[in-house]
Amino acid sequence: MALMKAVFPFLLLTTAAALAQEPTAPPSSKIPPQPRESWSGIKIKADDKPAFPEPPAGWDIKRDGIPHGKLVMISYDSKTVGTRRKMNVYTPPGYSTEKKYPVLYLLHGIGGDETEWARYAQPEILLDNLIADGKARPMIIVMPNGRAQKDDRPIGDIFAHIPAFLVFERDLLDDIIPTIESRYSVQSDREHRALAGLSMGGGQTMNIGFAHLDRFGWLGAFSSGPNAKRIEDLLPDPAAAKPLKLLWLSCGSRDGLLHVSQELHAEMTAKNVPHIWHVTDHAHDAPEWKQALYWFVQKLAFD
Ligand code: FER
Repeated sequence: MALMKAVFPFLLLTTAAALAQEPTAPPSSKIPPQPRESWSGIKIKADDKPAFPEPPAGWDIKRDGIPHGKLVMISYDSKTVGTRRKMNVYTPPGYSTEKKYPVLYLLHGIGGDETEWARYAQPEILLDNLIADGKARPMIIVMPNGRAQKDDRPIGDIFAHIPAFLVFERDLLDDIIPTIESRYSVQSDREHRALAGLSMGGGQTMNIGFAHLDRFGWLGAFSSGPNAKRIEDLLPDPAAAKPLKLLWLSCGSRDGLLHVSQELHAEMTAKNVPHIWHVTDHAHDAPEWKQALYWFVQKLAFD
């Protein structure tokens, strides 16, 4: 219990009422009738191993003498929410309307907002370095606010906002993606559109990504939250996952939510859905998500 308190103060805020609440969202984004449990203790399994080492020296240090991309906070009108909302957008070095770019939509956790990824992982530094070294494709990274409600600040009981994370599916598909595709020079087919997220955003990625395999070719769930649906609801027909270019599941071995990722890994393995399984010795924390992003973007070949 002491560990739980230290690692996840917010876990203690979870209420059955919050999880059982009916969302005002389409069927594909409904909370499953039996959500994954929030806590079951950590049990490391034989294949819970890193697929990648810790990143090499200098990976997250801003370099002079290489071209830099831009990180800009933009606003858009959300028809879904009925407000003007914000999202952080990284454009790669030398971004030009003469070219078309693939896009990664990157989702934050339950206590985060559109600034969280920039604060936790400085994706602009990671990507500038990787692109300079030819290790990642130039891509646009969109970091929206996954709490699709009028007041989208992460304040008060953050678990009370869970329904808004379900509404986000419509905000993403109907407002965010069309905004990005109208304002930026992007490749708009599924092969060039990726979706990933941390914790709550990892669960959203699973739920939204598998419900719309025609829209996303690359999926990444980092330290997935228990909001991820179970396999029967995520993927009733395993053959439907065939067109996926990448399914990435990762988690820290000191994360109290590891069991959620372990279950996803076991379910995908049982259904023969190819995926990367990357377990580090991190916890439910920024260092975990930062290195996950670093390796994940290198797997986005967008071919
Ligand atoms: C839950 C739903 C989401 C939960 C945790 C989350 C522990 C997400 C956590 C995060 O984003 O860090 O029921 O219970």
